[in-house]
Amino acid sequence: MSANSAALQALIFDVDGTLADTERDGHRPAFNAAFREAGLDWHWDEALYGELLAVTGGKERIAHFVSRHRPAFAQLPDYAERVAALHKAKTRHYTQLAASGAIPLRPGVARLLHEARSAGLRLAVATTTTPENVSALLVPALGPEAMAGFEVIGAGDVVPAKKPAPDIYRWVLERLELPASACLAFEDSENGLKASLGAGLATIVTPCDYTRGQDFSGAAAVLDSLEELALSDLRAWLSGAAVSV
Ligand code: XBP
Ligand code: MG
Repeated sequence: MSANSAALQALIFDVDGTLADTERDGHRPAFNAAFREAGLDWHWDEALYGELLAVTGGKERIAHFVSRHRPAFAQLPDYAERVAALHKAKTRHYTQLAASGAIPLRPGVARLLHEARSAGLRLAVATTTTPENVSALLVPALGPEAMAGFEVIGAGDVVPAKKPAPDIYRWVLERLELPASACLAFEDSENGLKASLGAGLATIVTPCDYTRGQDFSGAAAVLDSLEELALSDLRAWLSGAAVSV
């Protein structure tokens, strides 16, 4: 173990793109359903959504789209309320879809969570998405006790500055009462990696369809999936040793 690393005590997971491939066929159609329901002619196709993902957070993403593509909408007197209502409807559509079990976890995720818990590691979530989306996704995949397995859930608006700001990871570390050197983060995107690195966390990146090809400089490892990952690899990564999987 290197001088500045502690023993591994906790794993902190991003949700969207990391635990499950949620964006293209989960969040995106939920946004589109909310726009349709509100009588708007907005439609985010796969390519446009890929561009909009540069901005994390659903409300923030809607505002980004408006500023670029529908600037007149931002002049409406009740603009902020409209964005909030659109996002609330989007969350309703997303949770319905996720709760139906339509969005599977990525390969290796359920096994790693189970093994880590059995080995006494503490688990936490650090995500930009709305808290109810996390349980809607995880309960069908992991069972009714899914959320109890995570000691800290950092989600959505608990911090004002979303990823790539490190705030959500710092918020989770404070509640775990652990230094970053005792934890590993799991991310799928450059924005997420910037956030975790900003909080001083060694980070394993498993890119998803939308994030493959992004800049993952500074990651402890970049893997296709968590499928082949063993807990012994994680301990070695934390201590800075080179590991090949
Ligand atoms: C996830 C996101 C989220 C979801 C939408 O980023 O960007 O905004 O796309 O979630 P990360 P909400 O994986 O880096 O946390 O609409 O619930 O905000
Ligand atoms: Mg992500």
